Amino acid sequence: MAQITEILGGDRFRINSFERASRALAELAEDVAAIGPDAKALQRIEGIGEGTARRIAEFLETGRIKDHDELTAKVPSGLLKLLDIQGLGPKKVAVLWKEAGIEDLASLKRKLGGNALADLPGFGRKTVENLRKNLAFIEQAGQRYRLGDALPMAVWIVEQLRPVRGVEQISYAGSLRRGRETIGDIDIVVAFKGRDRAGLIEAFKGLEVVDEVLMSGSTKTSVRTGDGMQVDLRIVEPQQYGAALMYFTGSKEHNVELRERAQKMGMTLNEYALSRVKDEKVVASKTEQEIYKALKLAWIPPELREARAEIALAGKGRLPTLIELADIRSELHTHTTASDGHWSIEELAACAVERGYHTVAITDHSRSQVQANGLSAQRLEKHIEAVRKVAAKLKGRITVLAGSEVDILADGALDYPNSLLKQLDIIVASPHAALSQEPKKATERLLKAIHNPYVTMLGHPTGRLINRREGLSPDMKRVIAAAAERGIALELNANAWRLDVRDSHARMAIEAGVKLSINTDAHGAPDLDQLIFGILTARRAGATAQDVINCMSRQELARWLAATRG
Ligand code: DGT
Ligand code: CA
Ligand code: CA
Ligand code: ZN
Repeated sequence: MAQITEILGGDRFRINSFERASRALAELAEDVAAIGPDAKALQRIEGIGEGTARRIAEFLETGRIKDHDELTAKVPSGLLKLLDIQGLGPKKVAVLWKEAGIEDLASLKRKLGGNALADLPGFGRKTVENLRKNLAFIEQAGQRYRLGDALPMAVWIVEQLRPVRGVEQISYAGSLRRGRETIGDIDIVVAFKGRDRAGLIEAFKGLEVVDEVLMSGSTKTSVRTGDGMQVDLRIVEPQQYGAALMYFTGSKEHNVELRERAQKMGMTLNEYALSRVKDEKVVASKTEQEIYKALKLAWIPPELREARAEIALAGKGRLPTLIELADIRSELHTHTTASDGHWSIEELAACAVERGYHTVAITDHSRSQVQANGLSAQRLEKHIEAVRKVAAKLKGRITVLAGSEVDILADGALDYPNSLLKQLDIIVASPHAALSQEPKKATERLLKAIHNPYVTMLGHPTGRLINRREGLSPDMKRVIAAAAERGIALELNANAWRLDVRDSHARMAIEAGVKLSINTDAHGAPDLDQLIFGILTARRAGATAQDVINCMSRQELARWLAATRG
């Protein structure tokens, strides 16, 4: 309200009082909702006057503030976004809007392209140049980061800070702990023993990945890494660790439902503790387990904390036993030097043995994948022989399957004739080209491939690349129904660029009784490490080991593969 009033050229006294109230709220140790919609009590907060207290009470009661609604209606809806750009305050934004007709980031970007701002008061060449730079930055930083980039960064930071004096427990929280495919920022929670937190805060700010310190205080420090990722560090007392970890893990919606449950049980839940209402006595706070238990719930894995049905299930003790990394016993989608991989059949198989897998499938690209050195029919026949040789050599140590990642062509036909497909042990059918096809065509295309009698699984069904390429948008209900009918599996490609199928579609598949296959699509042995991203995504879908064919025993898998042959 302060900002809009200033843009509109309003009264200085009003602007100041709004600003003071805003700071007071931001600095409040507790959630203002805990005080309640009591104007008298709110007015006791330093910096909050009569008018503001009334408005806060209005907000706590109705979720809106009439004066705020009236103010926002007076300016274009995209205008306030300009304030996010470094170097643009309300006064400059007012000039841009009134003198140059700029209403949002897009129109600012257009005008910055030309020389249109040169004549405006206060917009010299240097200012305009900086605006360009800062706009470009927020466009880029406004993006979400891929799980594949954020998770290793968070793990590294946690390991750097764990040995720091006073650190009792430390974990990343937020959307990252919930395993989301993209992450807005990294949240880290530390249980710190003792009073001198400076050493920890300095260690955090001094990490070599830190580019800029955004804010720093004794409970919260925020930094930006060289990659533009924001990392929030929150320090709490050891006895509050469970409550804080839970709160900052979220999701927000899950937290809201938990708080409602606590209230019905005569308790309050916040980032510090679960407490009894009647005497404010702390019921549980040190561990998540204790808090869930006091709420008469089983501990809920973070990946499920999205306010779907997890709280009801946890209440009945019926949460699924989610799949874990160690449940995976085979890798069914790999590439070797025969197409675009970097390792030989034998090298790759040896690495699969090292990981304790009982089966590995060699599935190089098919002939249409020219840029990936896809195998012609003739080369494939030779390749099958080569795989069989390695298989014979490694017999007793690992089962090596001769397979192919066969292209699903734009019309749904497969890239090899059935006479050739018949000779293979396993067939991953995937779309690689024509990925901007309209949804209806994409659906027909995938359905046709599913009905080929030799297909074992549909590989990375949409072909999307996270933050880079949208891929196909087929009707996944129909695709999954067809896969169920045919008895084939749906791949959950674990490569962090792909995560295809995504969590929601994996959940649909499980509910329809379709098996998932979690594969890394390894082009070299290090790629096998991508598995974790697929596991996290599968856990978000509620997958158990029973839902995933890579968790079957050698014999079970062999039987299942034979049975998919239509
Ligand atoms: P992100 O970073 O956009 O990928 O998503 P999150 O879930 O990590 O969200 P973030 O970083 O804004 O906050 C971390 C967690 O803190 C969030 O999952 C729940 C909790 N949290 C933050 N703000 C609020 C709030 O206003 N109310 C409640 N109940 N929880 C909040
Ligand atoms: Ca976050
Ligand atoms: Ca955050
Ligand atoms: Zn592929």
